[in-house]
Amino acid sequence: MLVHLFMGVGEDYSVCTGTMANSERTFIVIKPDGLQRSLVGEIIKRFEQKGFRFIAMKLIQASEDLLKEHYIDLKDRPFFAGLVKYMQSGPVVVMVWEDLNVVKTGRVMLGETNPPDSKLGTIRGDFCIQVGRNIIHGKDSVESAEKEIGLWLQPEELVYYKSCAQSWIYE
Ligand code: IDP
Ligand code: MG
Repeated sequence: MLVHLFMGVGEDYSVCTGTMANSERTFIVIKPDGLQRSLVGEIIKRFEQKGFRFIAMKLIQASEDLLKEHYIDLKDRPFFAGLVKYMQSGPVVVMVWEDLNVVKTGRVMLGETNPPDSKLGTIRGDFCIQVGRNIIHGKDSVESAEKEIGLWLQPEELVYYKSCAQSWIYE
């Protein structure tokens, strides 16, 4: 079939060829409200259409202990207890995306923490109204993303594979 000429049938896309130079990983969580409001597909679509690649994804009901650890830096904030309760109020989708500048670009795609400060066209700017229901979490540094990946996922849950689109996305 013609399509096979372009897809490179015979190449093994399950083979890990190592990560691309300068690539990094970010940790994204679709929060319980994002899932309940049926925004999972829309959010994944935005990252996929940008050209990013996911290397892990799972649906999880997070425990209180995990969430307290996840948000440990905010433990003294007045909204901490409510935040943990909100994040525990239903399942979440956790994802690892790996690509060039994915941490910084991911944050731009999310928008600002407080939805009214978020530009239209961003996820929070388009789909939510209040800071306490801002549907998505994403890290703002490579180091903190790596820390959270280690907290939420086992090493074997990260799956490395070669993308057939890479040479069409990068020069
Ligand atoms: P971020 O999610 O944009 O990185 P952070 O300041 O790290 O923002 O706060 C983590 C999460 O805590 C926010 O996404 C939001 O769900 C919640 N949060 C932050 N500030 C407030 C607040 O003033 N009231 C209620 N929840 C808040
Ligand atoms: Mg944060």
